[in-house]
Amino acid sequence: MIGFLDRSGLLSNRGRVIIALVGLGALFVFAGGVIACAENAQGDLMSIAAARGISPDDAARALKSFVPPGGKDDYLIFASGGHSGQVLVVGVPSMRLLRVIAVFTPEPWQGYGYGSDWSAQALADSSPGKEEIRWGDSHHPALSETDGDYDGRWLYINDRAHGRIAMVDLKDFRTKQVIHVPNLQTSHGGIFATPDTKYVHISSMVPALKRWDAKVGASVTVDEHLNNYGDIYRGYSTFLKIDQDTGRMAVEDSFQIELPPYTQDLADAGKGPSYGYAFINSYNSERATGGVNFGRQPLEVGASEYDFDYLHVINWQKAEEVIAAGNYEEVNGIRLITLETAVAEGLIHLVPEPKSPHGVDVAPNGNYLTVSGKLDPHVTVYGFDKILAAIEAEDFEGTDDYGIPIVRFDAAVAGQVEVGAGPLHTQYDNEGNGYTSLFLETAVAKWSLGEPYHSGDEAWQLVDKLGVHYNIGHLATAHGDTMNPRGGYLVALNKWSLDRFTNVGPLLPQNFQLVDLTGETMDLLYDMPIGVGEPHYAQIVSTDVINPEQVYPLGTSAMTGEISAQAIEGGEQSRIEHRPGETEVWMTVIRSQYAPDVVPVKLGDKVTIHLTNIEQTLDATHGFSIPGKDIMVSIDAGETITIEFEADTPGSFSFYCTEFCSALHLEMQGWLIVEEE
Ligand code: RUQ
Ligand code: CUA
Repeated sequence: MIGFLDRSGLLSNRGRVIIALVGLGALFVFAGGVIACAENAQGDLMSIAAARGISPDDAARALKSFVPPGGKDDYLIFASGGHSGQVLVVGVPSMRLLRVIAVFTPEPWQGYGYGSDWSAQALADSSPGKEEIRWGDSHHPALSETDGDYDGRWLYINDRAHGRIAMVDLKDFRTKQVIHVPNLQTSHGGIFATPDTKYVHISSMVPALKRWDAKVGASVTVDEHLNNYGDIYRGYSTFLKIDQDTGRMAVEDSFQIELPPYTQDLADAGKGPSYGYAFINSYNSERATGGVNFGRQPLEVGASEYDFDYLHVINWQKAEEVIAAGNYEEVNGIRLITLETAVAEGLIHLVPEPKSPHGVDVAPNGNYLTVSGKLDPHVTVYGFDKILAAIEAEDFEGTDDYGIPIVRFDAAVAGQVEVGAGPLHTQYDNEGNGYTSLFLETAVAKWSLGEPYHSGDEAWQLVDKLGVHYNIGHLATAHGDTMNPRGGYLVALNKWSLDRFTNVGPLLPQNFQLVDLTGETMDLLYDMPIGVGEPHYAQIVSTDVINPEQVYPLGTSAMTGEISAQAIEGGEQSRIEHRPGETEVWMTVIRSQYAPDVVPVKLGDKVTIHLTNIEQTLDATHGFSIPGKDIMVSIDAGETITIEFEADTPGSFSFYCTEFCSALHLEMQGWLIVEEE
């Protein structure tokens, strides 16, 4: 029975628990510098555990994940926020939520999407069509890398609902760019940074209408959709060029490769020996269209007919040469290599992969690629060396309908491990093991890779399995997508937390479960409910490499990182300028006052206010909001922000600071007075 102190359990586990508790007691003795009796401390801890109904195992787990008040975590999880459209930052091992970074969805605390010029600039190119999109389904984060390891510079994340990608600057944890990628309608897990962050890759998910092709055009009939799907839809693999100073994605320097209309899913970057390659999974190679009401099979039936789908093996370094040779079309503002050219130039090959795969994950050595079909109990591991050799030898089992050569399955496979039902996604540790999430079985399987990690009977073995709660989607290990995984911890990203937490209504929180990888067997340490959306993927990075600045140099525009032309250096320069039809204000912000604090404007004026937070200490963020206006900005120490609005209602409006900044925070208030002519 969970949560009940089992006496016999206590006895049998006694030795282990005593070691854990004595360890803690010794820590207290050391930290306090007092001679205390470890036995007493131990006795106290035992009675606390007993009083709270905590088992010896749970007590040991608590010690492993507890970070004392004031203590810091070893790792940060950057997790997608799902429907919230944001990124969640969680400490490991404490599993404390440290930050929510506003990305696709407006967020008032950070002043994101409510009038600040930096968020307006970040979101300027973010809408795919006529309508401004105010939400996103953030799915797959990708941290920037240097030499194949996370470098703490930038974070990229896609919006599943649209073909959008955002860049978060880890210098200040702010979103600096959100773009809609040309030709994509949706995107999914096809996002990764190359090991040097030369490019960030994003692919389409559901194929998009080939609307740039004059033969297809922008419109479609139901009949064309159902009968010509394979001709008029296409997928896209996009290599977004990254500016190495700012992390920004430069679409004009980027390129795209047209793909068949399979549903491209997760992707990963080649590294080490496979550097220069990209690997993208796909499903629905059947190209099922749905349309039950038109006498067609349901999509889930039609898309599960074949025993194999395709892994796309893309040589992007060779694609760069094709681009350099001018062998591309300019389509909707991006250079596109057509599928025909890609095939003719040998940029793309397919490898069959078992039924409806989800993840493709490149092992730390860059040679092994693990895929798993959701409807097959195995993980299948390809050798990149084997794939290359097969391509060299033209060891193909034919081509697909678009002329892409298909590498013979057996020629590519290095090993297979039966792991259990519904394998989805794999991460690695520092000892040559893979960890695969099992959606149907709701478990994590640990298994061993082959040479050079393990040989003989040790290779390709299921090593351990741990039940998690409830349906697991993805999982993440420390630096698990890099060439230098750290081991130690794994986090299972579970879906609905059935029966796991106090009932808070029918919409169930998700559940992050922290797993200890240091022992013989995996051990579940901690449950963290996530009540803000459904995270899909996460990366775990050592806090050593994340060093954001906390105070901006005076007058900095967060967007450019440069001193703003509108910055105010000292209180004296704060001023109001009236011109016909407009009022421009330079305002200083310091605890606990705005200067000027009474702002007279004329009815109908276009009002521009440049706010400079002239503080240079760490705890000095101020806010600014005006009643009746959709304006809420947050101004960090040293920052300059500009807001604009129309004074369309006569009267007086009390603006105020929204951050509890000082003892006289409530007095940090002023007046906007809109005078009628
Ligand atoms: S996903 S689990 Cu983007 Cu695999 Cu949802
Ligand atoms: Cu500034 Cu409250």
